[in-house]
Amino acid sequence: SIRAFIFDLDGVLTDTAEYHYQAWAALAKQLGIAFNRQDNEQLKGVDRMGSLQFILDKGGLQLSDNQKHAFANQKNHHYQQLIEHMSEADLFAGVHDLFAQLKQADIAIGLASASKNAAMVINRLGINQAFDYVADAAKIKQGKPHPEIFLTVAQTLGVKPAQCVGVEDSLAGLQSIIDAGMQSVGIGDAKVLQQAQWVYPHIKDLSLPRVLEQANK
Ligand code: G16
Ligand code: MG
Repeated sequence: SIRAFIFDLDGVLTDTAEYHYQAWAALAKQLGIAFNRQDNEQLKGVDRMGSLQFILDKGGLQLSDNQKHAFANQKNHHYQQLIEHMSEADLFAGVHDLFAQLKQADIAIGLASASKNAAMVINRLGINQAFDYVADAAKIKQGKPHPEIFLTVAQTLGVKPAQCVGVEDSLAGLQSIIDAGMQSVGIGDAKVLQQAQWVYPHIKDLSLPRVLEQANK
């Protein structure tokens, strides 16, 4: 039976995916590289340096490591400005209710965010106490789509991957969940997230009874 739900943060529990997009789009514009929302789908869930490299490759731009770190820092400062005013009001509808249902069912709650800003964001959202374990993105060696982050959370919670449901909005993150051997919920467009077992447009649409009923035993 299902013993843990492991959530992505950006784009699943709150709309920070939009802020990441805005900050990357501003940098791409400054570098003279075309970058739109469709390109951004490839970046969701991808760590900071990996995201920068995707944009540089798209523009055929080669930079030194020092230059790359400077641009990555610049993006992060812009992103931090964009999230500065976040509050509990920015938590997506349905999250409190879902967490309450999970606690009621004695199912652990984990966070598998690739973001080094995740601790600050969950504090702002007022949900930091809700998690049984929060992955430290700084300690993850292989970012999404590698399964390491989801496997680390499951291991720390003391549950087998097959007993976990991972919840993701990104293609890279969904791949992590699948390669970890977990069951998968996609949040977003079913055409994009075809490989997920269940897809809901929004976290508030996720039906816990339905997922638990249909999950592989
Ligand atoms: C997130 C975002 C990515 C972002 C990454 C790293 O992951 O989806 O767009 O590039 O974290 O974020 P930071 O630059 O703040 O360390 P997730 O896994 O929460 O979707
Ligand atoms: Mg995400």
